[in-house]
Amino acid sequence: MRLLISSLILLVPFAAQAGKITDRSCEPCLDDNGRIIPMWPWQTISGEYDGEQPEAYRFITLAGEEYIFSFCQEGGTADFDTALSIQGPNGCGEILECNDDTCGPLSEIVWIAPEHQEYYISIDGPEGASGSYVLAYTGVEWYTLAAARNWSTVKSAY
Ligand SMILES: [Ca+2]
Repeated sequence: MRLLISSLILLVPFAAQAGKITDRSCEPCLDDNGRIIPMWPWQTISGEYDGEQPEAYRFITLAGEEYIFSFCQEGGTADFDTALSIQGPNGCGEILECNDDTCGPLSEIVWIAPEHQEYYISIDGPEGASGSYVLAYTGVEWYTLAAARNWSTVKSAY
Protein backbone atom coordinates (compact mmCIF):
# COMPACT_ATOMS: atom_id res chain seq x y z
CA MET A 1 0.00 0.00 0.00
CA ARG A 2 2.81 2.39 0.88
CA LEU A 3 4.45 1.65 -2.48
CA LEU A 4 1.18 2.40 -4.31
CA ILE A 5 0.79 5.77 -2.56
CA SER A 6 4.40 6.70 -3.34
CA SER A 7 3.81 5.86 -6.99
CA LEU A 8 0.74 8.06 -7.11
CA ILE A 9 2.60 10.99 -5.57
CA LEU A 10 5.30 10.60 -8.23
CA LEU A 11 2.80 10.39 -11.07
CA VAL A 12 0.61 13.36 -10.19
CA PRO A 13 3.11 16.11 -11.15
CA PHE A 14 3.74 14.45 -14.51
CA ALA A 15 0.03 14.31 -15.24
CA ALA A 16 -0.32 17.99 -14.36
CA GLN A 17 2.64 18.99 -16.54
CA ALA A 18 1.32 17.06 -19.50
CA GLY A 19 -1.32 19.75 -20.10
CA LYS A 20 -4.81 19.54 -21.41
CA ILE A 21 -3.96 18.45 -24.94
CA THR A 22 -1.84 15.40 -24.30
CA ASP A 23 -3.42 14.04 -21.14
CA ARG A 24 -7.02 13.99 -22.28
CA SER A 25 -8.44 10.51 -22.14
CA CYS A 26 -11.97 9.25 -22.19
CA GLU A 27 -12.91 11.40 -19.16
CA PRO A 28 -14.26 13.91 -19.80
CA CYS A 29 -15.31 13.46 -23.39
CA LEU A 30 -15.52 16.36 -25.79
CA ASP A 31 -18.31 18.93 -25.97
CA ASP A 32 -20.00 18.16 -29.27
CA ASN A 33 -20.92 21.41 -31.04
CA GLY A 34 -22.31 19.64 -34.09
CA ARG A 35 -21.03 18.77 -37.55
CA ILE A 36 -19.09 20.95 -39.96
CA ILE A 37 -18.64 20.00 -43.61
CA PRO A 38 -15.17 20.80 -44.95
CA MET A 39 -15.11 21.53 -48.69
CA TRP A 40 -13.28 23.70 -51.17
CA PRO A 41 -13.40 26.68 -50.68
CA TRP A 42 -12.56 27.67 -47.14
CA GLN A 43 -15.34 28.24 -44.59
CA THR A 44 -15.31 29.62 -41.05
CA ILE A 45 -17.20 28.91 -37.84
CA SER A 46 -17.22 31.20 -34.79
CA GLY A 47 -17.49 30.30 -31.12
CA GLU A 48 -16.43 30.86 -27.55
CA TYR A 49 -14.00 28.74 -25.55
CA ASP A 50 -14.89 28.99 -21.85
CA GLY A 51 -11.64 27.50 -20.57
CA GLU A 52 -13.35 24.27 -19.51
CA GLN A 53 -13.95 21.38 -21.90
CA PRO A 54 -12.56 21.65 -25.44
CA GLU A 55 -15.00 22.95 -28.04
CA ALA A 56 -15.35 20.21 -30.63
CA TYR A 57 -16.90 19.83 -34.08
CA ARG A 58 -17.49 16.59 -35.98
CA PHE A 59 -16.43 16.24 -39.61
CA ILE A 60 -16.51 13.38 -42.12
CA THR A 61 -13.43 12.57 -44.16
CA LEU A 62 -12.40 10.72 -47.26
CA ALA A 63 -9.35 8.50 -46.77
CA GLY A 64 -6.12 9.99 -48.07
CA GLU A 65 -7.47 13.53 -48.50
CA GLU A 66 -6.11 16.67 -46.86
CA TYR A 67 -8.03 18.65 -44.23
CA ILE A 68 -6.85 21.99 -42.82
CA PHE A 69 -8.09 23.72 -39.67
CA SER A 70 -6.59 27.13 -38.96
CA PHE A 71 -6.55 30.20 -36.76
CA CYS A 72 -3.74 31.56 -38.97
CA GLN A 73 -5.23 32.11 -42.44
CA GLU A 74 -8.38 32.49 -44.53
CA GLY A 75 -10.27 34.38 -41.80
CA GLY A 76 -9.28 32.09 -38.93
CA THR A 77 -8.30 33.90 -35.73
CA ALA A 78 -8.72 33.90 -31.94
CA ASP A 79 -8.18 36.29 -29.05
CA PHE A 80 -6.57 33.70 -26.75
CA ASP A 81 -3.65 31.23 -26.84
CA THR A 82 -5.18 28.33 -28.79
CA ALA A 83 -4.44 24.67 -29.31
CA LEU A 84 -6.08 22.41 -31.89
CA SER A 85 -6.36 18.65 -31.95
CA ILE A 86 -8.00 15.98 -34.05
CA GLN A 87 -9.52 13.14 -32.15
CA GLY A 88 -11.49 10.15 -33.22
CA PRO A 89 -13.27 8.32 -34.45
CA ASN A 90 -15.59 9.39 -31.65
CA GLY A 91 -15.65 12.05 -28.94
CA CYS A 92 -13.62 9.85 -26.62
CA GLY A 93 -11.15 8.54 -29.18
CA GLU A 94 -7.40 8.97 -29.17
CA ILE A 95 -5.74 12.22 -30.22
CA LEU A 96 -4.45 11.73 -33.76
CA GLU A 97 -2.86 15.13 -34.39
CA CYS A 98 -2.35 18.32 -32.41
CA ASN A 99 -0.83 21.77 -32.84
CA ASP A 100 -0.14 24.59 -30.43
CA ASP A 101 1.70 27.57 -31.95
CA THR A 102 1.83 27.93 -35.75
CA CYS A 103 1.39 31.72 -36.01
CA GLY A 104 2.33 33.30 -32.69
CA PRO A 105 0.23 31.54 -30.03
CA LEU A 106 -2.40 30.46 -32.56
CA SER A 107 -2.76 27.01 -34.08
CA GLU A 108 -3.16 25.28 -37.44
CA ILE A 109 -3.46 21.61 -38.39
CA VAL A 110 -2.83 20.23 -41.88
CA TRP A 111 -3.83 16.59 -41.77
CA ILE A 112 -4.29 13.67 -44.17
CA ALA A 113 -7.28 11.61 -43.09
CA PRO A 114 -6.35 7.93 -42.70
CA GLU A 115 -9.88 6.59 -43.22
CA HIS A 116 -13.37 7.30 -44.40
CA GLN A 117 -14.55 8.20 -40.94
CA GLU A 118 -16.05 10.82 -38.67
CA TYR A 119 -13.48 12.65 -36.52
CA TYR A 120 -13.50 15.61 -34.15
CA ILE A 121 -11.57 18.86 -34.40
CA SER A 122 -11.28 20.33 -30.92
CA ILE A 123 -10.31 23.79 -29.72
CA ASP A 124 -8.49 24.09 -26.46
CA GLY A 125 -5.99 26.29 -24.65
CA PRO A 126 -3.58 26.34 -21.72
CA GLU A 127 -4.80 26.68 -18.13
CA GLY A 128 -6.63 29.97 -17.69
CA ALA A 129 -7.11 30.66 -21.40
CA SER A 130 -10.56 31.53 -22.73
CA GLY A 131 -12.04 33.74 -25.40
CA SER A 132 -13.64 33.87 -28.80
CA TYR A 133 -12.44 32.27 -32.00
CA VAL A 134 -13.09 31.98 -35.71
CA LEU A 135 -11.97 28.58 -37.00
CA ALA A 136 -11.21 28.40 -40.73
CA TYR A 137 -11.37 25.00 -42.41
CA THR A 138 -11.17 23.32 -45.78
CA GLY A 139 -10.99 19.79 -47.18
CA VAL A 140 -12.64 17.34 -49.50
CA GLU A 141 -16.35 17.33 -48.98
CA TRP A 142 -18.46 14.34 -48.17
CA TYR A 143 -21.80 14.21 -46.42
CA THR A 144 -22.56 10.81 -44.98
CA LEU A 145 -20.27 8.24 -43.49
CA ALA A 146 -22.25 5.39 -45.04
CA ALA A 147 -21.70 6.85 -48.51
CA ALA A 148 -18.06 7.68 -47.85
CA ARG A 149 -17.37 4.02 -47.13
CA ASN A 150 -18.35 3.22 -50.71
CA TRP A 151 -15.63 4.59 -52.99
CA SER A 152 -17.60 4.15 -56.21
CA THR A 153 -20.41 6.24 -54.75
CA VAL A 154 -17.92 8.91 -53.78
CA LYS A 155 -16.32 8.99 -57.25
CA SER A 156 -19.67 9.27 -58.94
CA ALA A 157 -20.35 12.46 -57.00
CA TYR A 158 -17.51 14.31 -58.78
CA1 LIG B 1 -0.96 28.04 -28.63
